Amino acid sequence: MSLTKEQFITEFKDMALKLYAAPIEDLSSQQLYQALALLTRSYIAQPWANTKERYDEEETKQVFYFSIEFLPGRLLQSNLLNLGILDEVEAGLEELDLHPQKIFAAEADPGLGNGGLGRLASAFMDAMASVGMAGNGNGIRYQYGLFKQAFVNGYQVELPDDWMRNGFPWETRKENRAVTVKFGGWVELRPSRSGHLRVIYHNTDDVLAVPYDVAMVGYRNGVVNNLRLWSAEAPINAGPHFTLEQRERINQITQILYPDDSDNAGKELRLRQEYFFTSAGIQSIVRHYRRTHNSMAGFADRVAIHINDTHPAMAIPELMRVLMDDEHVGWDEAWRITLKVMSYTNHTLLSEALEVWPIDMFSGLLPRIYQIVQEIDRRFRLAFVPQFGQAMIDRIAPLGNGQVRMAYLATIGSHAVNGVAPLHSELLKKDVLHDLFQIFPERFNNKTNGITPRRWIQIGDRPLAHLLDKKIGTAWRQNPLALRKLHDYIDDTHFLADLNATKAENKRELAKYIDQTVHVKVDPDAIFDVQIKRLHAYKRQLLHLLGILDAYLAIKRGEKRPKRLHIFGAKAAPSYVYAKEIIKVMNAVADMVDSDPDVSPYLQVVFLPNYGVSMAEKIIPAADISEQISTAGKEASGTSNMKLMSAGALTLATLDGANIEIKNAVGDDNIEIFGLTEKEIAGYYQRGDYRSRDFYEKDPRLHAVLDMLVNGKIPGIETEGRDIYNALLMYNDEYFVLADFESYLAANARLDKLYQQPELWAKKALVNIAESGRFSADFTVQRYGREIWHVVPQTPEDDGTDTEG
Ligand code: CRA
Repeated sequence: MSLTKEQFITEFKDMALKLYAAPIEDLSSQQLYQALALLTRSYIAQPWANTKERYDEEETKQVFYFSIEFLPGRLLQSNLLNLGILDEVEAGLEELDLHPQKIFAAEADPGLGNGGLGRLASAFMDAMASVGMAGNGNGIRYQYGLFKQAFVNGYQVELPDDWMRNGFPWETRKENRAVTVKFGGWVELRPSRSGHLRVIYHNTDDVLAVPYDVAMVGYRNGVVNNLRLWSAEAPINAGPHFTLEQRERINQITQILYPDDSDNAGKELRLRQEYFFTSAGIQSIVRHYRRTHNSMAGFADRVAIHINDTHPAMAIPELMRVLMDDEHVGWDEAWRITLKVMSYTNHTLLSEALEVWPIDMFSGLLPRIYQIVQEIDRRFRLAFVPQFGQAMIDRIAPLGNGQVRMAYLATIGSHAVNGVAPLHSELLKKDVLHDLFQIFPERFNNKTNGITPRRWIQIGDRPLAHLLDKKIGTAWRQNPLALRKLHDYIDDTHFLADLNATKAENKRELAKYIDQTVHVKVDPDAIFDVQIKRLHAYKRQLLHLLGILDAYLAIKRGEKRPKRLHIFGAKAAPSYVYAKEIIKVMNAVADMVDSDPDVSPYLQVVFLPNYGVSMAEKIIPAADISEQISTAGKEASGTSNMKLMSAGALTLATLDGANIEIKNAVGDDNIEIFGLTEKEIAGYYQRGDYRSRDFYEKDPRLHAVLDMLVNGKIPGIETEGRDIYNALLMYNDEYFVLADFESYLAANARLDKLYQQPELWAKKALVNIAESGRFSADFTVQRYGREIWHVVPQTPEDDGTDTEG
């Protein structure tokens, strides 16, 4: 859209006055934010309505991305960017003597997701709109997000994340689009006079699902897609006998986000949440389709539904239910439609994350859905036992061991199943879904994750964005593959110096932010070594910590090295005791290092509380080193690895997840690889001969570091240090931390040395930025569009470069 600065100033003042009956000088940052958000919304309204109308008129095939989490980050700045009016608005605000960044910072991060999976879903929403794909989101409007993390005496404390306290100006309540979701009770199947099966529900708990729509604005293309978030409410005519307790139970469904990342919650409330948003989504899609079609025959040509991990896998039996019970389609035809419509992404190989539900709980809460799952199970067995044998089919049928096994159900009911990086997709076929791969090999494929450079460079890293514009023009803003033009400047000494200067500026900015938020002074000339992701044993923040302890001891012995600042951001799930112990030890080590004048000139550690999308926007541009050090074969993909690469950070990595593709993209010289490979680790498992204690006994540096956990040198960590020590030595170090310790240190030493050659460092940073474009989610969603959803992707054209190459 077009908007002049003057126009903006007039409209903004007007909006502020209408809202607050006060001149802008009297308004708080929060009020200014509200006024600006509402004004921006008014600019979005027309293209939003137009897009919807066009899809309906042209009968565009629509994608519905079902996800129990979305993590959009702040929306004001990105909406202004995508509308193409960010510069004008900022200029206008400045003319009014206001500070745009201060106003943007008044927005709360929507608390609708945990980590990578939710962030990916939001990147896809942004990307689908930006490439002009008709892609809608379907999820839950959680009232409280993941907890707000604070540290008290170094321990993680969880405070409520009341992110909607000041309202959520981007949402539109669509009470006229509400649907009813049924739980519990029992079902009666009765043949009706017309010959159809009549399904009669008795004694159900009905919940009203009310949608709140959020606009997903495409990048400068006039497209605005829809993210639909469902809220649970009591039925409108609930009647006089409806108790407060019943109301309370309903409200609970969309009250809180489960704080589990890569873990299976396994609670009835979670199952309720899953069916709630899945059923509401399916019902509303079918209802909309039926408004203009008098049968369901062509449904699969107009609708693709994507199951983002197994949480929405009930979309499969739910669509079967609606097709059969409401639309009177027979089983075979309903199954044909369902298979064609559904596709599924798996996001993890960790066995603790594979969702299963006890049959008792499942059938009690969802009796009709359970009947349908039973029939899917029965037909699956009938079809494949003859060819593949009872034993194999018993292992992978939807029902088994008294459980409903969601990953198997999702695979059986989808025409496509993908992992999120090549290694992960291979391991799915080799291990987790091996048997199902034997039956349905054609369904399996890989779709490597992606990120949105609009948020991470255009918004998050303005100094770099401007430098890029100056050097290679602005084409990269539309098509990030244009970043490859940077290669032409690999020997341009001035440019390399500029690149380093940009990084230095970002580091000074982050230093200021750290000072303001946690009142710690950091040296902006240090190497900024960053690990930002959820806290999990497999991600091995602990390996990073042991590396820090080794540096501490070396410096104590008199070794000189370039100063390193280790920056951590990570939330631990509240019930994940081990992860919380690691946080405590990290904070204790940070204090120990800080208060030791021998060490503090060379080493500093800060653990920033409450890591999230907005904090990532501050940290990533300032990173020199990106720690991606998971046990090989455990991290499905990772996405912070891609973001940090695009900011020119050098990746310190194991050969895991998408790190492997980053290595292929930048070449061996521009990434620091260490550690056991997935194959080597699989070898240890097979032979059963990993003995962590051997490493402890052989390596004096490791010995000294581990002893620090228990010898009282680190103040205040008696039990935590002992527990970690035991996990590593008595319980044989499940994640091979000790096995990778030595090569991790060697890789770090190489990085220290490299940092002494700023120009060489800058060259490597340049290659990383130049090759990061391939990880744009714009390309990822186009691959989904072409190969899974069968929708026509539009702009910008993917040049066919595969991230796997
Ligand atoms: N925890 C994986 O572990 C991956 C994201 C997005 C995860 C990450 O490696 O980058 O998904 N898995 O694909 C997950 O949530 C339920 O599984 C994650 O975010």
